[in-house]
Amino acid sequence: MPSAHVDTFARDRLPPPALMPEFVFELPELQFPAQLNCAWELLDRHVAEGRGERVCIRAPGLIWTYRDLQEQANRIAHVLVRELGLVPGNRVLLRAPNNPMLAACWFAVIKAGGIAVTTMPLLRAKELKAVLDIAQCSHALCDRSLAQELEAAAQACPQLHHRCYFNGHGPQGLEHAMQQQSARFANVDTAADDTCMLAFTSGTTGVPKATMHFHRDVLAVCRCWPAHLLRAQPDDVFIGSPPLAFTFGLGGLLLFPLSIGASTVLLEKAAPTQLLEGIRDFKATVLFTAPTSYRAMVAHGAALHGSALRKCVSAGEALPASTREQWREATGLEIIDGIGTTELLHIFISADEAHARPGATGTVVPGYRAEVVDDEDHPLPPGSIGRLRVKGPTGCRYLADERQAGYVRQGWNYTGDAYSMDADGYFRFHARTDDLIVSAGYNIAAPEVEEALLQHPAVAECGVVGVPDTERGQLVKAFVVLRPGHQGDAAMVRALQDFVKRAIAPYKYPRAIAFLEALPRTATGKLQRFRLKVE
Ligand code: 3UK
Repeated sequence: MPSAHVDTFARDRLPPPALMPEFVFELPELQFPAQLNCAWELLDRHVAEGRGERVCIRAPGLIWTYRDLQEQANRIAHVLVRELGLVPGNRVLLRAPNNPMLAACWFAVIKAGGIAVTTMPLLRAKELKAVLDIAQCSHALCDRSLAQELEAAAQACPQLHHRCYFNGHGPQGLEHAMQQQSARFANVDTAADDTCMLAFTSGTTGVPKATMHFHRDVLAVCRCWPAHLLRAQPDDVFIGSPPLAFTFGLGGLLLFPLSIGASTVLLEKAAPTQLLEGIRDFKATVLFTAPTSYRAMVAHGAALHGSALRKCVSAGEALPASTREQWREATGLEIIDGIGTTELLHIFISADEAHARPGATGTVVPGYRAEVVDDEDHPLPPGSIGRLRVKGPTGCRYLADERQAGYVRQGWNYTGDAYSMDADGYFRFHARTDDLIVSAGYNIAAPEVEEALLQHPAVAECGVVGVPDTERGQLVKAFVVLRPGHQGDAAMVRALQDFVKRAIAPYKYPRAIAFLEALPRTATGKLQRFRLKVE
């Protein structure tokens, strides 16, 4: 089936066939036609089938129905094509906190056959330039509040011909241009395997990588984890903290609610207190956030009494058994944990509330396969720790990047995580492969030590790393954020060390402990262990 892309930039930069992951489409619901535009199924279909007046997006002071979102997206698509000269295959940088206009812009790009490149709001000019250069963006649609860094980056990016601002830019703004345009737009007939989005890895170090996702991939992730594990209903109200630039947030707060005709609440600021307020004010029923946010919200558990919440999803980092337990005590709800990656777009190992097992991520999601293998790629018996590898309907395609060969081997996607599998198919996370600390010959998984420390009542947050040590090779060092009212003194160091020695094998205890006000985290909520190593 012919590609609709006039600009063949993305197709020309796909990984070579030998380095492509194997794609598996075994489930009946994963049979896709050769031609599809994912905006039809997620958005237009609802209006066409008579659900146009249902609430689609809510934000403070605003309600958009499915028809409203469709009309906004259509008008923006016209602006892109007629006024800004977009042709199918062009990359469009999108930049905003989570808000309705960002969602409308995302759909506009997809409808026009463009490629959406949504960026983290916190990125500075230097980082934005790296994204603009790798993706060779010709257009940018950006929230007025984030204009400054984009303007600075644009000076050094000659290929970025068009920048247009929304949410307050007067007669020059996107909204003004939209008024001149029709609310009807004929979606570009893209091929199922035309790239529709580039997602940058939340990579904690080094040069960012762009992962390429097709129209087909966007629908595939909606039909796997949400359909089989989350099982939300059209009357559910989704809410959460991850940015739409992070595929955890894109799926949980836009694709998944829309795929079933439900509604989503978009919050520009979703730190724990704001998220709690949002859950209450919007009577949210399905929550997406990261483990650290669950821990912070537990402290205000009372605020959740009588809330409408019924499903809580955690991803991005391992969910400690203690966090799961505290949340259950505070709310009566069992967290749905799931591991996903930017490369595979969304979650591929998870357990629903009825099958959750403390300390385990879950079982493989229908549509995917997963294995734990040794360094020679041989599958390991149950209980042994090795490398996690996965395949399914989605998989890793780095845009023109040598590192493809590091993520994909023999058709499998290697996530870089050390996992073990129980005899009954439950996968347990141990560490990132590079976060295994080797101390005096022992392999120590940093997250296991963190989990032990978190059980101590004085510990609010903690991060564990291996630091160079002449005697032991590496030394286990813990960075601890104490709860209010506790002192980070020598007595506390001793108390925490003794506590860990009693909880897990004593050789794993942190021989060094330092106290911090806060831990360094990425915009996606991940602990930046590499920054602790140089503390
Ligand atoms: C880690 C987890 C243990 C793991 C993501 C859901 O996090 C996402 O994507 P990223 O590319 O990072 C991937 C890496 O993060 N991780 C994520 N979830 C878990 N480790 N338990 C978990 N539940 O190291 C993985 O390789 O930023 C998560 C959906 C979409 C995503 N992009």
